[in-house]
Amino acid sequence: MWWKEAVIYQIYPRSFKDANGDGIGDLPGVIGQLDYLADLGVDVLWLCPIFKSPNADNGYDISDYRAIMPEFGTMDDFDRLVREAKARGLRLVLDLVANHSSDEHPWFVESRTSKANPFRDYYIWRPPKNGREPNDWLSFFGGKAWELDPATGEYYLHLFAKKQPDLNWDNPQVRREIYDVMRFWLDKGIAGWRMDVVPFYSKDPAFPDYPAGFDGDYARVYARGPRLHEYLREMKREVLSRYDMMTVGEGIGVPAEDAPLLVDERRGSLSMIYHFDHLVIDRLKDNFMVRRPEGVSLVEVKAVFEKWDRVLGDTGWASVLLGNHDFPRMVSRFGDDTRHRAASAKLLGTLLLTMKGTPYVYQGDELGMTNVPFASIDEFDDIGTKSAYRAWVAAGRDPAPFLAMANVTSRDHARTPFHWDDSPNAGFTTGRPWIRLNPNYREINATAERREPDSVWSHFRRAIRLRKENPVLVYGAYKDVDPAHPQVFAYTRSDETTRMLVVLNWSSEARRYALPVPVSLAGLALGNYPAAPTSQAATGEAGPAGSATVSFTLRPWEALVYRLR
Ligand code: TEU
Ligand code: CA
Repeated sequence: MWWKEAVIYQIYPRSFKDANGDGIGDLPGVIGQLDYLADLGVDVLWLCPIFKSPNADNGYDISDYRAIMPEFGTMDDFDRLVREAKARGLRLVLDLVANHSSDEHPWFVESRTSKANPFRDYYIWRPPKNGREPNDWLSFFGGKAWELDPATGEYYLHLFAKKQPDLNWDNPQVRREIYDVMRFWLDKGIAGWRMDVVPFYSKDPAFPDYPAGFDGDYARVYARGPRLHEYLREMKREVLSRYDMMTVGEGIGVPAEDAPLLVDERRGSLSMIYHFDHLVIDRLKDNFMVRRPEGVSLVEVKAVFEKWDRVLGDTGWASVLLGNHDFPRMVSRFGDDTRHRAASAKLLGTLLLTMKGTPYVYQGDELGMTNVPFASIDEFDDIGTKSAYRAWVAAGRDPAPFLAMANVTSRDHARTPFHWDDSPNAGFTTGRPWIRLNPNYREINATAERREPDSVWSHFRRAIRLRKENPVLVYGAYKDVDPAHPQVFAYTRSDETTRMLVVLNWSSEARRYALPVPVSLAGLALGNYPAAPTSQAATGEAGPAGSATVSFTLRPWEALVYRLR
């Protein structure tokens, strides 16, 4: 299956490349960098929303599902992008934001005018309950999930911002509209959809309050709608089954045990979903901005990969990601972005590209881009960060610690412009960038890294090639051989003919490491240090069939991939 073998590259178009100097990335900018992407070796480009939008949430609030966002270009630019991508063997996946639209979408503009309007039922309207909101649900971007609309005296539901009213999927007309939109772009030649917050499509029409003893995990509640699978089966019949395409659902609120309902090939409707379990380990359940003091432990991360692999089994398929446009930079949260930035970014790239499941490379992670030192709250753009800040200050708290926290957790760390070169504005724009740059672009940029064989970029490229050349890294069984080790992540990938071993020193300390299972090394396939590893020679007693207990002397963040005999 092509989408199992593919490496997906996620583009945040606003910050990828600006071709016309207005400070905002655009489609011509993407077209101009297709050779860069083809050279890196990726196969599929997932573009975050490119549709017309007032940008309350940077395109996740669509006001016309069939129009290109004017800042990003024209329909001609889009058609050219499809052609130019195809000419390089690249497929395109677009972002379907269909749980909600913008409040500026004509459907909502109509819907709010009167209770009798034919579009009324496109959204979720409820009368006040005892003079208040219909239930106690909260919005991800602060405050209640219901907004009272004075025109008709009723509330509409918005799980995200007020400018993102939830569509009413129980209305068959809404579903038909969305399926039409999906076909419209598929007929233009795209290869699939990433589906924003897909588990939220269906809602319990009774709108009960949060359950007793609620733990603050809103997403878990919102993902429990009774008709989700019915709608996705219908979508599969009407759209998905008619194209050679992939879907990847944002699996928000879906615990691993429930994932097969969505992606198991015997009963699910989607190709894959992605989850955040390893990305939210260190966050408070009810507030993504707040990091718990103890941080992330490797043992917990390993347990997440093991669990998802186990529940998906042979009939489901995973997505592997270490960050996206909603999370801080991969190397800043899991690696060491000061002393061992390059080594740790390469280690994370090694994990991404040798784990079982389709890998998603987020733009800039292939350069080892880091979190940004934001100097004040005014430098942030993200609606999530800004609404959390308002709530913080409104509660009478000191703003200074909020800034420190946002410098660790804000979504904007992943949204600053891509570093193309060391010229002003990192070669992203000749104008004034819409959001500040990371000042480290003079050292960390694509031009410099492409020239340097030991760069993070070159390592990603080699790791992508390794995956392509070794089907065992795509389809082979995954086994964590040392789940309890606190600093080393060691796993094998194996099929009938081939076995590979991955050893990752997930720490800034050098260490001697003895693999707890006997193996016989056949050769190093990939490493992240320029010189050959110092003493990886097998030592110790011989085991069955010539295998032996092997010890490694691992340097900080060293990542090794071996072929086994
Ligand atoms: O994200 C879903 C979501 O709930 C996010 O708010 C996520 O929980 C948070 O960012 C974690 O830090 C999707 C999109 O990826 C996101 O960009 C949108 O803002 C959101 O949906 C609404 O469309
Ligand atoms: Ca532009």
